Amino acid sequence: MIMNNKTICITGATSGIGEATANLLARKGHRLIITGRRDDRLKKMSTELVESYNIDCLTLNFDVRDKSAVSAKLESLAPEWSGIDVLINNAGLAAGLDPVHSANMDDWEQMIDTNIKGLLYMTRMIAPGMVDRGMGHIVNIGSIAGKEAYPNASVYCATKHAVDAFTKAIRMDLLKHGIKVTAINPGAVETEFSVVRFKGDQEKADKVYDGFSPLTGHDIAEAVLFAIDRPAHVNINDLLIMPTAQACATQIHRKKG
Ligand code: NDP
Ligand code: 8X3
Repeated sequence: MIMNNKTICITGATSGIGEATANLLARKGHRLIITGRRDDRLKKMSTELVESYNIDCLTLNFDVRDKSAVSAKLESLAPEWSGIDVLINNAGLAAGLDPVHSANMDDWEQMIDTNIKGLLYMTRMIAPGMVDRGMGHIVNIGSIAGKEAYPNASVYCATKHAVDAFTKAIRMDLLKHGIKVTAINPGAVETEFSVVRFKGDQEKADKVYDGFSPLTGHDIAEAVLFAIDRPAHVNINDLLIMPTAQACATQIHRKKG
């Protein structure tokens, strides 16, 4: 029996970085609340994690854009689940890759509502319990797109810059309450991200990762684990993690052939 296990809520645990993080944290014996819209995936994952690692795992199926659903799901948590020690705000997406004058405004709404407002709702619901307990850790998954801007991604970059600013500001709000706030900002990670960005066009998505080794979800999961495993007096404020072959948002060294 692991005695120092934490109760950790991961948004967007049904694929990519969130799924890899759930797997790694389960392997370390933590109690997990895994969330996402695809309930079949959540249920399957939960069964596998419980069987493989003998952990407690709860699934919460909701859309982070839906403020009422976020409140209802989190308010309905049984007492043994409501003391969330770590919130990993990971759910997010890019929709489209288009210049500002022709981009789809519904894509903009989806990115703003998910990447910014969803992350705000989750934080607003979970932070008060952390404040009451005088401890907690919020880990926001930002992006290189929150550190730099790049063409055809104006609104995705804007949402991730918002995450960057929000992270810095809440670190100050929560300072006196003993709550850690961390941002982990990846460059290119091969997940379902590009398939989602290109609306199911797998061939286009595959081209994004042609000719170089992108990061994996597990690479980012290891950074999350490192951040949450630091001693009480140490906070990781901000990590920018890139593939070796990617110098910045726009420069990737690809091998020919
Ligand atoms: P994936 O598409 O593989 O995973 C995204 C996750 O977010 C899924 O579990 C999805 O679950 C969830 N999600 C999306 N929209 C919603 C919603 N409205 N409500 C609830 N959950 C939602 O991509 P990644 O793992 O790559 O992305 C995870 C995070 O990492 C995102 O914030 C992304 O911006 C960021 N990131 C990704 C990078 C990359 O290159 N891949 C680089 C830098 C940052 P479901 O569909 O079941 O709801
Ligand atoms: C995802 C990485 O470079 O596609 O945040 O914006 S990138």
